Formats: sequence, C-alpha cells, structure tokens
Amino acid sequence: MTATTPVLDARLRKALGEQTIELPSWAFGNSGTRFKVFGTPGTPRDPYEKIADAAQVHRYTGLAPRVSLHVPWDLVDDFSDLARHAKEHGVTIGMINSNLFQDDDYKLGSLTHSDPAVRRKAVAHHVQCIDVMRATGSKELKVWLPDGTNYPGQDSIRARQDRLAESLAEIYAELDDDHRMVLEYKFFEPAFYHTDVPDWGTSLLHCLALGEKANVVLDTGHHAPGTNIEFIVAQLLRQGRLGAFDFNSRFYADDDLMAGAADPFQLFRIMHEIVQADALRPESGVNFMLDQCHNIEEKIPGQIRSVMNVQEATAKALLVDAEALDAAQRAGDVLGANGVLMDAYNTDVRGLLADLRVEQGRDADPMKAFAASGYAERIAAERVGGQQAGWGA
Ligand code: LRH
Ligand code: MN
Ligand code: MN
Repeated sequence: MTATTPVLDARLRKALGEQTIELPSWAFGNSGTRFKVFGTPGTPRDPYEKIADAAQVHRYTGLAPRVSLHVPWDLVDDFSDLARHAKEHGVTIGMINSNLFQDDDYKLGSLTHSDPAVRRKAVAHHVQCIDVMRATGSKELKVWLPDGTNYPGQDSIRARQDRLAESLAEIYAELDDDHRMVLEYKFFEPAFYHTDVPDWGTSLLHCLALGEKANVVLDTGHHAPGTNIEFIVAQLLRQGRLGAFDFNSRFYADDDLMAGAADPFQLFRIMHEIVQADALRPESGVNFMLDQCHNIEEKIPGQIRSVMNVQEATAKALLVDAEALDAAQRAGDVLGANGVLMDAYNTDVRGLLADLRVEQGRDADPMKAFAASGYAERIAAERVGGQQAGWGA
C-alpha cells in the first residue's frame, strides 16, 4: 500500500474539533515511587496553581478544557472560588475523585470494612465530595476503591461485596439528578491477594445494581499484562456503561506513564472501538480523562504530549475506511481487513493535526509554543516549595 497524505475534511474537522480530554490535577504536582519523589522547579503550591498549569495545556492544544480534582489533595476553603478561578483561566472543574487510600482507619478496608463506623466515615467522605461537586459545578463523582486483603482467609470476600453494595447505594442516594458516579476497577495494589473491585465485571455489576447514573471507569494501567482492553471498551459501550477512561501507559504494572508512550497501537485500537460506536461525541457520556504522574519529566509538557498522543490515536481511528473494513470482514478477508486497520494506523496524521490547530488560531506545534512562551521559567522563579501530588505527603 502506498502512503497517502490524509486530508482535513469536514468530517474530521468536526469530530476532532469536538474532542475533549480531562486532565488530573495531580499530574501537575511532584510524584514518584516509594523510593523517591523528585522535585521539579515551578511545581504548583496549591490547587489554584495546578489549575493555572492545566490551563496552559488547554491553551496550546485546545483539547483539555476540564481539570479533575482529588479530595482531600485539592482541599480549599472556598470551592466556588476555585471554580471561578478555573473559569478565569478558560477551564472548568471536571470529575471529583474521592480518596480512600491514605487514612489509617482504612487499613483493613473503607466502604467494605466490617466496622459500620468506618464505613460511615467513608460514605461521609463521599458526601463531602458531592458537596464539592455542587460548589464547583462538577457533575461526576469518581470512586476508586483500594480495598482488598493480603492473605487468604483474612476476611470474607462475599461479606465484603455485600457491605460494598450497601455503602455504594448510600453514596448513590446522595447524588443530585444531574450527577453521575463512576466506579474504577484495578486488579491489584495496594492489596495483593484479593481486591474488592478488581475488574470491569465487578464494577459493572455494582453499577447495574445502583442504577443508570453509575458507570464504569477504565484505567488503562489497571489490567493484567496482555489483557485485551479494547474488548472491554467494546463490551462496556454495548451496555452504555463506559463512564470514563483514565488514560496512561504501563510497561509493567500501574506505571502511570504518558498515554500513548508505551503502546500507541493499543491506544489506537481503543479509539477505533470508540469511533465505531460513535462514542467520541460529547453526548456519548464517555469522559476521556488522563490519570498520569510525571516523576522525572516536566509536568506541563508531559500533559501536552499525552493529550497530543490521544488526539493522534483518535485521528488515525477516524481515518479507518469503515466501508472497506466492513466489506473485508463480511468477505472473510482476514488479511484485507487487518490491512485496512493497519493502513489507518500507519498514516502520519501530525501534519493534519497541525493544520487543524492553525485553523483554530493556535500554534501548529504545542510543545514548541509552550517552550517558547517563557511560562516554565516564570513559575520556576516565582514558586518555591511546590506540592507533592499526594503520595507520601
Ligand atoms: C488508583 C488510581 C485512581 C486514583 C489515582 C490517583 O491507582 O488510578 O484513579 O484516584 O490512581
Ligand atoms: Mn486511575
Ligand atoms: Mn492507577
């Protein structure tokens, strides 16, 4: 197949123009492993500065108009003032993430704990998060459960599921009519024997029991090596239950590296399922979010690179010749069908996306434009004593 130059036609312009990617506030804080957290000059000292940095990503890419908060990492006195600050910077507050993994009371579990007082505390924390949603205009509560056990027999797997279902129902009952809740799964860590929400099936079962406002979050780093993630995407989309992504890359476990860095082909295959299901449209209800940490690289350019990687994968997925693919699939043409997909994946879309940015009045190269802006040097000079993302704080 000879390479062709892709053209920015009306269909691509519309689909790519509507795409939005949500940024995690914690990507702008210092982070690391349990071995070391390295500091970066200019790291935000508070949630206001994290939002200002996130707004830079939106400014140069036009793709990232929302910032997701983590409570209590992003606690402020007045959340409506934080929302006003975000608006002033051209962004809005996205999902509110609860935190059940840094409190001594949750050592043996939070929403699943055998002690009703601990469960009540964990539910009350979500009520606090829902209040933050009301104050900031956020419509989505994101729950990730670190609960699990380290040893067989440590606790009853079955009783913990029952307690979890009850706790989740109490949280769900607190949501406003226009709120949604999303439940994230992860197969291991911090628990190493069993995890209470380890997979999409468990998350989906709880969401189905809760009601229509509850959907599944798929964090790309939360699967066993070799898992076919696009299959899960297709399945959840069929059920109308894919609430959000946490995009990141992994080589080994939950590495939280830049999206599209480890396996751009996987990201393309995921976006192909999204495009096929017409789920790229904002009304599809799928929130395309990043969940990453920049341990050694600079944070703002790290986020810019990541959203550009998601955009490139999306553009390639939009270039798949759907008619040719369908014809080849129906004809049982194995190599032909695979060839149609690979043609799209192997297309260089960088020029097309540069054209789109220029049409939108932006610089063709967001990485270069940010570097030339002087912002990184300015914050490095102005900010002293930046915050950790949350871990080990
Ligand atoms: C858990 C997780 C979850 C948390 C985030 C900081 O590993 O992916 O989404 O909120 O990391
Ligand atoms: Mn996540
Ligand atoms: Mn994770």
